[in-house]
Amino acid sequence: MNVVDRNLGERLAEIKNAKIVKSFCYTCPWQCPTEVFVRDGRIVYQKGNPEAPNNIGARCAKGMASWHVSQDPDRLKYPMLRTNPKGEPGQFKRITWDEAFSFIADKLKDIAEKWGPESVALTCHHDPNTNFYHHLLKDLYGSPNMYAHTSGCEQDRRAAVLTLFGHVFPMHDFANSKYVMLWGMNNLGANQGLWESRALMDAKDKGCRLVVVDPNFTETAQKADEWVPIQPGTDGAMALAMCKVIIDEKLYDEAFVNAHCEGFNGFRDHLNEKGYTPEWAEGVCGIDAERIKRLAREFATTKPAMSAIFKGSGFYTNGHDAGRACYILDALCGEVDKPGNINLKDWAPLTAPVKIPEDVMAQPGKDPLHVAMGYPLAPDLPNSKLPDAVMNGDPYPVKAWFVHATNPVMSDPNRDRVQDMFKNLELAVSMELYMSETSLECDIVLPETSFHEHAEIRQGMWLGPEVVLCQPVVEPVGEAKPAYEIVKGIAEKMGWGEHFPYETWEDWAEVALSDIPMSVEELKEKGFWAGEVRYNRVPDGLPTPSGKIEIYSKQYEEQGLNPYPNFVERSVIPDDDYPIQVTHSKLSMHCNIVTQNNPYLMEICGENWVEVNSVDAAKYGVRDGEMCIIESPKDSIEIRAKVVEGLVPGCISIRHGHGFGHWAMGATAKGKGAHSNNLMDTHTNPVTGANCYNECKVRIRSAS
Ligand SMILES: Nc1nc2c(c(=O)[nH]1)N[C@H]1C(S)=C(S)[C@@H](COP(=O)(O)OP(=O)(O)OC[C@H]3O[C@@H](n4cnc5c(=O)[nH]c(N)nc54)[C@H](O)[C@@H]3O)O[C@H]1N2
Ligand SMILES: Nc1nc2c(c(=O)[nH]1)N[C@H]1C(S)=C(S)[C@@H](COP(=O)(O)OP(=O)(O)OC[C@H]3O[C@@H](n4cnc5c(=O)[nH]c(N)nc54)[C@H](O)[C@@H]3O)O[C@H]1N2
Ligand code: SF4
Ligand SMILES: [Mo]
Repeated sequence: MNVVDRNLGERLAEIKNAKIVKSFCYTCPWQCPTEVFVRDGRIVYQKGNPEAPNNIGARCAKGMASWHVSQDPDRLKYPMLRTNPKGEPGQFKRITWDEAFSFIADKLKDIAEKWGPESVALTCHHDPNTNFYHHLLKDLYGSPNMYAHTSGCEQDRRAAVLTLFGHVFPMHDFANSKYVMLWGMNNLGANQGLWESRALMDAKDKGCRLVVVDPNFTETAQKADEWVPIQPGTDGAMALAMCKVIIDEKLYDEAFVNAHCEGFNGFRDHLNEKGYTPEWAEGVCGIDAERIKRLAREFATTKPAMSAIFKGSGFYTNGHDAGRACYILDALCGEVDKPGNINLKDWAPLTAPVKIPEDVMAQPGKDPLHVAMGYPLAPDLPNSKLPDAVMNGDPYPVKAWFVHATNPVMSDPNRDRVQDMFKNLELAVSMELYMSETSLECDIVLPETSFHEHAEIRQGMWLGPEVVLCQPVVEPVGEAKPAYEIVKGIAEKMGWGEHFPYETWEDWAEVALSDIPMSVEELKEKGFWAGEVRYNRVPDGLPTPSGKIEIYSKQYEEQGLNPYPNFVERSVIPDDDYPIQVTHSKLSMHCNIVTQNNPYLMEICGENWVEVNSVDAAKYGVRDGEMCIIESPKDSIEIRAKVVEGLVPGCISIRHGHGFGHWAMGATAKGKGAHSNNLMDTHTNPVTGANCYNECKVRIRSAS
């Protein structure tokens, strides 16, 4: 890999004389505030911003190597228009931005006339500058269907924390905790916020006990005091049994529960009626009853404590109730929003960067898709249902899809169906860094700038309210444009140019910061604004319908759903033909399918793999370091095997970063590793609409 620069002496000299710009990294969603070292128009180094509370100077390989994206010769450079029919791999010709804006504006007008603006949807992952698209497509055009990618990620958790606490994304106050129980969260591997991982390790040094519940002996489990090797898809059973022990043995915080929780008595009766005892749970989750009791007692009697999930216990059809049960443990013990607990953080008072006057604001004529699809409690679009809307008009036709910094062909389950959907769209627009697998299915592909080439202002991922800024440190690649310029260009062609009056990014940044006690210039100097960390918001009343923590949820009852969490088996169970359960986990040296064209990271970690327990490996003839075949009822892949001891037998762990099987993206990424997402069929969480990536049974064998 000759792109990798090995001349360390020269590099250090460059770093020494470089200009330092405060910014943030968005290689992964944790957006660490950074210092970017720039010399002669090139980025020569990047590290964490030591002053920012949510980075404190920390570095990770992905962030440090991220400058490569601003110099990657494989990046998209020009707007590209499809020249061949849909259904074939896309062929494209270069067009001008003016042609691209006219093409999209004309199509949008036509679609509004024929199908109504509701038939246009947008999903995004990597880029909250997406709010500029929202102003255009929602506020002015009139589509209610502006969505993110949460159903492909932590939708089950998000729905759980919204129901229980009325909070969209609680953070973790590890630093003050004495007992941390993580259910399928691998902070140290899928580094979720470097500062959180550091806080967790510091807390451990001060005597905090760390318990990791995970079928896999992950990087975090390896640092834990106790690893609980649970059977996949069964966290709900174990957490409900722990709740029962805590209630039966009167270990809960009675005063807290009486004052701040809705439905405690009903929940107690529910646990009794269903018989959610530790002995029952043992038969389901494989953890012995005595151990469940001990963990329950420890959790309830060590203070402060925290039980937290992210998305590991999701990804199953029963994942949402599992998540609720894990957080009810916090509620029962009064361990919510105090120091050392999950933290219901305050958000910074950011203002929308564009003001659309009330009298021109469009009124959508239909319910947003998630409501029309029958998932009113879903925090985001159940995107596994989108093909039904596109291909069958169910619940109503979707004719255009704007795909912003997300690659559903690679990232969603059941790739075949996602690709089929694209053939049926009248307009598919991809806003990307690369000609991604999804871009290849689109009509038009717009090259966007990366976070090193444009400005963004976001909520920081920290305990207190925080604003973080990334600013253009180098020139855009080719003719790539930031979202705010692309939207302005389309809006001008639609006759709405006046609503996007900014000339420079600082113009809209000033609007965004209206209520933040920091000017744009100061923010450029410092890179972040941070407010006070607060605790104890529960007694003030929470933004739930009752103002309390809702162990019982009336909203669920009204939707015909169980108002208390239940345990129901997941929908796909291994059998004689397909005896192995699939699970997924991330690669520590890559982020999702974003970094696989980075030669530095590829040199460290050049392909993904599957972890197989040694018992299963012996049984099925799979050898360490060699290729194996994984077959599901739907498809098969060839992937390298890592034989391990620390994994529950009967399940495999496929390291995501399946982007290694990229057939598009760039020369470095192409063809490396395996793409696992066509192994699974479409399964959707019945409440939250989350994608269920682990609802998949397979058989494995050696490839040789
Ligand atoms: N290095 C790196 N960092 C990343 C990312 C990356 O790709 N690489 N991605 C970013 C993104 S988008 C996200 S969402 C986060 C993800 O952060 P995490 O969710 O912490 O990371 P994963 O590796 O996906 O962890 C999922 C864990 O769930 C476990 N698991 C599977 N099934 C079950 C189950 O039934 N019960 C329990 N208890 N555990 C189960 C898996 O074994 C795995 O260890 O990381 C972010 N940060
Ligand atoms: N099998 C399996 N599938 C999974 C997972 C798993 O563990 N296993 N994890 C799931 C999870 S947690 C998530 S979050 C999803 C993520 O899946 P996606 O929503 O697809 O998001 P990413 O993989 O983060 O990035 C997708 C695209 O964003 C582009 N991109 C990156 N930065 C920028 C930018 O600044 N601007 C623009 N316009 N584009 C950019 C990249 O080139 C890439 O093609 O995948 C899910 N899919
Ligand atoms: S943790 Fe994520 S955001 Fe932070 S430096 Fe690493 S890749 Fe960038
Ligand atoms: Mo994610």
